[in-house]
Amino acid sequence: MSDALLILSSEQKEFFVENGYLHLKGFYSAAEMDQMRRHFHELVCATEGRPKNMSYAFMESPPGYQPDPFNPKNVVGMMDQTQASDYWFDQFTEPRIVSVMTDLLGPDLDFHNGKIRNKPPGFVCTQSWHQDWPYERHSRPDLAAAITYLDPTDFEAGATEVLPGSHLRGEWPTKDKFTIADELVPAGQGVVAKAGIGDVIAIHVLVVHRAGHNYTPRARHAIINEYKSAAAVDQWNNRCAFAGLPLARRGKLLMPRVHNAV
Ligand SMILES: O=C(O)CCC(=O)C(=O)O
Repeated sequence: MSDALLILSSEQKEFFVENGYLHLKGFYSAAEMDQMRRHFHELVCATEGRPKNMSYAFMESPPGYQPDPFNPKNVVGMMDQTQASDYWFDQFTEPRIVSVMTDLLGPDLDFHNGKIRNKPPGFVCTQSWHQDWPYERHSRPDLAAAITYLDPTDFEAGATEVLPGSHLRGEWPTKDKFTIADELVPAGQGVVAKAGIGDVIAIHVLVVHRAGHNYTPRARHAIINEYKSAAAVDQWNNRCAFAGLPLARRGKLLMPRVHNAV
């Protein structure tokens, strides 16, 4: 087995190890994002007749806001978009993102789960600072999420905020099993990750982070796929689609492309 990285530079890997996140700007091309947005639009508009395991959450527009025509039903969240079509299967098994996660988490990589988190106009995030770990315990904390941004997502528009290096302190105390009190997070040390369309941010399962609010009239959309090392054994009873699907072994990618394969 070689320690050579598949796609990341050693500086990128080092940044992730030290900070617990990695912002990959312009990871997907404009053409790829056009296609992704087309499929995404279909996903949030055609909400009926989907596999039973897929679920949608809708948000009521707060006073003064209206749904964005791109997401007219105000879909705020989904689980298991990975089951929607061959395109969505290929989206989480995409060779470059699997290579990133293999570089970050090790040569034996599995899928964990896939979800959508949107911030419709007027969205207020009630989740606050948290680690993903209490939501998805494993035998070891070798998991990371890849957040793919479908829109420019800045402060005031629901940007993700991370606390660099917070993963190095292990599990943080919480108020209610999940939420970390604001007082525990040193003021001014959070990094608001201003994301562009097609950016991906990888976030370690122990990094303290939160989603922002969206005060703008335009919805922000993101796909969050999570990956884990094969050695991390599920302890929370993961029933999500494709949970544990092997994606790489000994640094070799396993998945074929499915969409448009025939
Ligand atoms: O939506 C975001 O910006 C962050 C997502 C998040 O905090 C989470 O899913 O745990």
